[in-house]
Amino acid sequence: MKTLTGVIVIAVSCLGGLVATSASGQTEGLLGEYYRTVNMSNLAFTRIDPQVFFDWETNAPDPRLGVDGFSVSWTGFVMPAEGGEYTFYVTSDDGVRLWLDDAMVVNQWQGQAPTEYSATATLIAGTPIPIQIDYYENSGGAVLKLEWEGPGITREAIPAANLLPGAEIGDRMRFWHQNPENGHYYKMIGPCTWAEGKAQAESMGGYLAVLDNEAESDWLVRMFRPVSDVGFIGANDIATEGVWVWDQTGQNFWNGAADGSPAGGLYADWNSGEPNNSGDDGEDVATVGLSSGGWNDLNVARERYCIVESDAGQINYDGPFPAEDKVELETSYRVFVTVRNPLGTVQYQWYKNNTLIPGATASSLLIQHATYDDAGLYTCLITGETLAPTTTTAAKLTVVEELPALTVPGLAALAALLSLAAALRGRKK
Ligand SMILES: [Ca+2]
Ligand SMILES: [Ca+2]
Ligand SMILES: [Ca+2]
Ligand SMILES: [Ca+2]
Repeated sequence: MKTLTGVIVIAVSCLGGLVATSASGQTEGLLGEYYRTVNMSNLAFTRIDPQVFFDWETNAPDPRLGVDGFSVSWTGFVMPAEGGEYTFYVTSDDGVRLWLDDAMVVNQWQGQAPTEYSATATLIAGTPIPIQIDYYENSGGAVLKLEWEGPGITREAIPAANLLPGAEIGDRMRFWHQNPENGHYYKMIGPCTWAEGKAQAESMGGYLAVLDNEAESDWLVRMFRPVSDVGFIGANDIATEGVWVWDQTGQNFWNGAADGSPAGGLYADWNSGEPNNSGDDGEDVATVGLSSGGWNDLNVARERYCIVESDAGQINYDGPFPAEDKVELETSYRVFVTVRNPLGTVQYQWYKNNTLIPGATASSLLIQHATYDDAGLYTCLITGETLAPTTTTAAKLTVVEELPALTVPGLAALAALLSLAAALRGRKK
């Protein structure tokens, strides 16, 4: 008998598990973060836009914004019904950047009259790829139009049915994001102490971020400001008071307090009056402000989000699905992961209770006739040529002699799920 959990997974897996993550519950369109400045600081509000096809002329997009001097970042996924080569068009007044599948394909961050840019991508039927559009309006007219053309589609605004919103801050937390300027990958974890963040970062093959210059700082601020006001970075003076070093490199970049001086010609960007080693217990670890970019020293016992940086490419995955399942003896069990950013080929190896399962080297693992011995925790080690290996979180399998019969509320829930599954299958057409 198919379990209830199994039905949920089938429904969700049609879209790679992505529909379940929309913060608003709305499942069509892209998430727009609207900011009160031209450089995506001072978030005014977020909303899901069914389409990104606007000509605001000289008006404001919303009463909460001015007519000039605002910016918007739209994130989510685009999913075609037909596979093949697609051309994406953005027409923008003023600046625009476009990312497809985490690669920046348009970078025109400048004042301009409505100007069209395009990029092509080969898409797979029913397979969502990440999309992000950053836009700012300085003055005068304000236009941002996102269109596509592809197999059987003449140029049109991308329909809402082909767009899925990203989670409000979830994507920032769930996935690694590549900075196109230095190629490094970044992820936000926590909140936790600086030491816990350091340990976790290292277990992921990374380190607490080392901010080399203003460009790197600016990119981090833009990426992570929706998550939190501040984030821990690798800067600390734990070993010697007033001797500030980067944890990853050991390089000394600052000596003294707020009236100190930079060392080694390295970048530093303390807030006014910082570092101040405030309080009886002092302050020996640093945060970066995610609106201003400025740094502050903070006590080591404090808990904050942490910015992890990785020089090596990092794998982004969804799953394993289902996270937890219960099957009857002799019935089948299937668990799978989906990888979002394959750069070249990736390999899979499944483990049960940390023991390698011979031959289990596909993205999904199928057990035809489950026995009690099959119960346990399943993880998948994902490796790639250019990517750091990663082990997924564990999926838990329980095997029972017989599952309880569905109760009447259970049947109602099952019916609702089946209709959801049908609706989702319908979207793929
Ligand atoms: Ca303008
Ligand atoms: Ca860095
Ligand atoms: Ca200190
Ligand atoms: Ca301080």
